[in-house]
Amino acid sequence: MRSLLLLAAVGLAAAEDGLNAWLRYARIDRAGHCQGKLPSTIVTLNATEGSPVYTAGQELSKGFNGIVGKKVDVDSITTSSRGHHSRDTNATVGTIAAYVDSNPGAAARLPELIDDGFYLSVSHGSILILGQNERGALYGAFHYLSRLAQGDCSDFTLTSNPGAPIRWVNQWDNMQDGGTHGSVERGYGGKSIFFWDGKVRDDLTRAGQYARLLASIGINAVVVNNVNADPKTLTPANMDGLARIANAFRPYGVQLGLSLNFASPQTLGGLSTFDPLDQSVITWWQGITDALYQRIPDMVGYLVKANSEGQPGPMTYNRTLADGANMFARTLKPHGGIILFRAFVYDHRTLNQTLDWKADRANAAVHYFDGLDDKFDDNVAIQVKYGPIDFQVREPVSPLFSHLRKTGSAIELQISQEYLGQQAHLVYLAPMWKEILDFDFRVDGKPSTTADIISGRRFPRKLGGFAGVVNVGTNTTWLGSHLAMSNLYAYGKLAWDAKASPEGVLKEWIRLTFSDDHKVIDVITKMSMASWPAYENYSGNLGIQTLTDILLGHYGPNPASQDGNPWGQWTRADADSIGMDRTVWNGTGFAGQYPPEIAAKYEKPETTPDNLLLWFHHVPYTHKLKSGKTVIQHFYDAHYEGSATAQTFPQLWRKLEGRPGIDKERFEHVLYRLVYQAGHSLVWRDSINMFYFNKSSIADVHGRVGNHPYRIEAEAMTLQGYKPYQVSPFEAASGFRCIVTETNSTQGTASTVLDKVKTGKYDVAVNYYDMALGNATWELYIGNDRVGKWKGDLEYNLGRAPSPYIDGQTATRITFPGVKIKKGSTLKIVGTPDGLEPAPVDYISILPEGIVD
Ligand code: GCV
Repeated sequence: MRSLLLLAAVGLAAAEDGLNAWLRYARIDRAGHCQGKLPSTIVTLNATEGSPVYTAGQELSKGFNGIVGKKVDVDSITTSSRGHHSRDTNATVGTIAAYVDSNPGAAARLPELIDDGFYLSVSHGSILILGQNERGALYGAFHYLSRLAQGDCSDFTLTSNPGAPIRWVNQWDNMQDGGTHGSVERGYGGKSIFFWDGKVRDDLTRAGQYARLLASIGINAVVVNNVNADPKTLTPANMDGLARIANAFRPYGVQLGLSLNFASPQTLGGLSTFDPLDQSVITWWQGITDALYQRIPDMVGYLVKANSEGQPGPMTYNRTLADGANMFARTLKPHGGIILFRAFVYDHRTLNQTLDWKADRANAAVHYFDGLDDKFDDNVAIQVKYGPIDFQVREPVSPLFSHLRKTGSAIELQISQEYLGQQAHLVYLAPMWKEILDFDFRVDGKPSTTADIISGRRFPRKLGGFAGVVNVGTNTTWLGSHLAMSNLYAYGKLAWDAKASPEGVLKEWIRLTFSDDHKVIDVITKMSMASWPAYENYSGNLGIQTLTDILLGHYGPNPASQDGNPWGQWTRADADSIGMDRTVWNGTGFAGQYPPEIAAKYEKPETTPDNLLLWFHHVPYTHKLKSGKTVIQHFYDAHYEGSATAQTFPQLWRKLEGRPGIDKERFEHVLYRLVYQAGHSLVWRDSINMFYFNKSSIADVHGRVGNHPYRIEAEAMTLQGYKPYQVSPFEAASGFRCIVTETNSTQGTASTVLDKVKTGKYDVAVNYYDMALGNATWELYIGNDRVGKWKGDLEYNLGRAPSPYIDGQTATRITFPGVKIKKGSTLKIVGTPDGLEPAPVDYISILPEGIVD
């Protein structure tokens, strides 16, 4: 007891596993002050158990108790008992219709709300929370609680309507574990919370908890299964399971959506065809849709990936994409459902880089949807990835948005950081999304931002909005990293209001997730806001794309993997020049897919923003940017700059140890990742710089690239039981080689005499490779003193895609700070292999204070 009191006295926060994310309802400093401002009863109007209004009442009660320590009971009344309640002493929550029913005179005072909108009025201890529908009432309750949890219990009035009706998330969950992507395709937070062993999980507690988080940020639907859909999702047993998921979502007003495999009538139904115009196929799908709605009357609808990356689709039968989409739309129509049809349509098998200068995957979406704008039924919207390729660190906004004037569109954003560090790197994405949403297409010479197009404001359309690929998993942190959750929070906030400020939303999230301690807010804001520019700097610049290994895990650096294959993420880098020529006059013509003002801008290097130069133009490495630097020098400098920023993250984070809201578990969890990121950013820096130095033969004017005075290459040390190994790709190793143990079962030793190092204190960094093939052990000695011992267990601690290779995915660094070294002492690494992991070492850096090499 005494120790508990002591802990409380020194302000140590309790351990948190992340499950409640931003809905912790943690006690605020101003609890005493706010207690008196809270009502004594919560009244829910017409709430049936399990309805969103009922949930709102429960959340308010839980929130009041947690945030200010006041126990408030919920009183559920039906509005037929008029006059029973008085808003003066209560927190009243319900739909606007229910409220007006019992207070007819109030109608004139209340604002206009659209679907899912809410009205909040807080005055002298009474709280009125009204939704246009039940879901809106719940959103209002969460909004109120969010303010309270941030310490604000002042009076206010607010009317809030969503900017767009579609605010969905997509999960790329597979029915089975294993396969190429495991349980969740491009998921880095553990196994699917919905499916296991080909079936829906028995325990769906996490599904309900997920819906709670999503409802609190205004998300109204989840597509639960991978767009690369398994036809077996539609067996009767699985449909029953899906109904259970929908039941878990319903209290939070979250609707269930389903991805479909276009060929299901054939592969599951046993028909001879899946031609969308064939009557037997139409009848089959109608039967499936009816069977689903029988079980899930409020199912939101479907999501379909067709004729893309080997998936079947209408074009298999020479039908148009509209033929395919409308077939589903018509089965859904009687049930009020909608279909999101993906624009991510391209053929990854036939593009030929060598023979065709004009071939371009980026052209595909506009090409395939050409002429179809007025052909879609009104319950179809087109789901368009933000860029024409695939969630890269920087892409121009997909021109398809400006072509869809009669058909609704939804922007597809990716919260799961597939190409952007896979939650092992901190990359706060809201600033990038904001740039995309604010982009002005100038359709017909008039302001036409992406946000205004998808919301239906620019071209009047009923459907439109947002789809975010989230891919949470069973990890209690949901995404595999506490800090990555700011992306999910910001996604919901921007989907509700595209005008929201990324920094403002971030600060809100920090207060709710950690605390409102000014230092906590400053540090996390600083790191997060610097993280996307830093990642862009140390990965792919100037619009060249992210430069991850696109043939393996989409994670570590491997620029060569972009070219020479039909995936079409080309850079066309050769000895003299780099970039995709997407001009109309000489290139693939992609620039011409934009409305004239924008097309003209992208057509010429002089008017193309530097950060998209290589997306649109093929230029010599010596081409001068607007900054006055050459392309190649910009590459070198940006990589040094970006990785230098990443080095500051662990230092900044360490300052938060013991601060309010920073419990030991989360502190360590975040620190582990930031230290890893700092090390991996150097792997990125050196790989990309070496690769382009090697291609261009142009030296870095600052003499850094290929010149590492503080490094000792492992292959240059005295080796016993270790042997040199040629790394592929070559740039993933300093000096192109590393060392590996001679066998899989015997130790290796690499040693060297430090005769050029002055006696003093140094940070000693070891760059090694942690493959997902075993848990090798490394030990570092200076003289007879063991400086450290560590295991190759990153694959268990980071959710990022595992790799069995010695490459840019597995390259990593461990640093031992403040090591005392005497001139002439011997440095020794002892590596013990495990399984097929041969304890690989790349180099050791002996770093004087302030140097990172
Ligand atoms: C679900 C990219 C990803 C795939 C994903 C695909 C898509 O290619 O790497 O994993 O498949 O996009 O969005 O359909």
